[in-house]
Amino acid sequence: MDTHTRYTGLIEHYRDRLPVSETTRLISLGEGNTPLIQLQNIPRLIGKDVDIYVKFEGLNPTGSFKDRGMTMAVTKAVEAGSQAIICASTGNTSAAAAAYAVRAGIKAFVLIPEGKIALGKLAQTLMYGAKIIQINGNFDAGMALVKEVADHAPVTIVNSINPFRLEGQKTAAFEIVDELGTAPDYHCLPVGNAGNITAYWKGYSEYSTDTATHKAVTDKRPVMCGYQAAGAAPFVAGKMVDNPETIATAIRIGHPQSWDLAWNVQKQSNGWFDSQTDQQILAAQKMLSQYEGIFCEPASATSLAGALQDIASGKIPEGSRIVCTLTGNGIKDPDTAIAQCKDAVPVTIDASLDAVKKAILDNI
Ligand code: AN7
Repeated sequence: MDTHTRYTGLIEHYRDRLPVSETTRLISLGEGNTPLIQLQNIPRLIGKDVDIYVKFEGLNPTGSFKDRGMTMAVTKAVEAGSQAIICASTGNTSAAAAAYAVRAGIKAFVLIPEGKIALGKLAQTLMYGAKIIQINGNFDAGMALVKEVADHAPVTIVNSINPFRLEGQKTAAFEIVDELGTAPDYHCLPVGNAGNITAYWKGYSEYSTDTATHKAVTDKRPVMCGYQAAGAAPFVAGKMVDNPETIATAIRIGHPQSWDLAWNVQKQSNGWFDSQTDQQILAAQKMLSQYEGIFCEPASATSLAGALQDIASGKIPEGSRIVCTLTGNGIKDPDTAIAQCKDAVPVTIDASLDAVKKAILDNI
């Protein structure tokens, strides 16, 4: 018997916990199954006895966690006969929507804030061939327009207000429990629309619930910690923010779509929301790169920045096991990365052995 099983994506892997049938055509690019990397150098650097893991979602097919939700949303859109999908996006959702639309053979329309999406995300979305509609406005304005236009045109919305998105994204929590054998004590996430924090909580909750068809995998659920950029922190302000600003353009969102859902997560998990300045976010991004060899995009580093602050204050106590989700790949935003490394501009030397030797010996 052939015991070799090929991994073909998260819907196939968690099929019995997702809304698909035997006949559903799965639209997949092999997403999910991302590494859970234990940090080795940062805990030593901060001198705290904490066990920190990062769930590196930047290694999904389009470089962000959005692929988990998009495989599910596009699968269901196609099953329902949809010929076109639409989203507003700060960049990653548009890249994922574009890729899965290609895979399905349907059209993708994406509304993006002009000049405010990272270069890699724009490059991807162009290459996949989506119809890009740039607006003179931010994500929140784009989202409002998408909701309106969906009533006037035959398009399926694939933003996280589409419940199938959260169904797909909840599988990240399943993977963590499968790997650790139980849930962590704390789970830290960057928060924009708050779809992902809602999805993780759903995932942990379903794995801890004995249903007619599934037995419980774990009884434990983590404390959920949601971190926002200081200039785009409606959950910290306790109200919507009209002109969100942050260098972490992925989470430059002032009117989160999963507002009530995320407050429920905070209450049910005894968790909290907090914010990090752009400087703290960039410092955490650089720290991950330079101490662990993990390159995530700025928004993603907000989870670690928040965790480090709460570990330092003791709010997250020593002895804790913590998972931080790194939502997107660092290669998505080359401009911000290069700007951060101004002091490390590569030197240019003569193409001679002596010059190369000197460059090495001067720096060793
Ligand atoms: C890297 O692509 O909203 O709290 O339009 O790209 O579930 O919104 C992106 C969000 C975190 C926030 N990290 O997740 C979009 C978009 C990265 C992101 C978030 C986003 P949610």
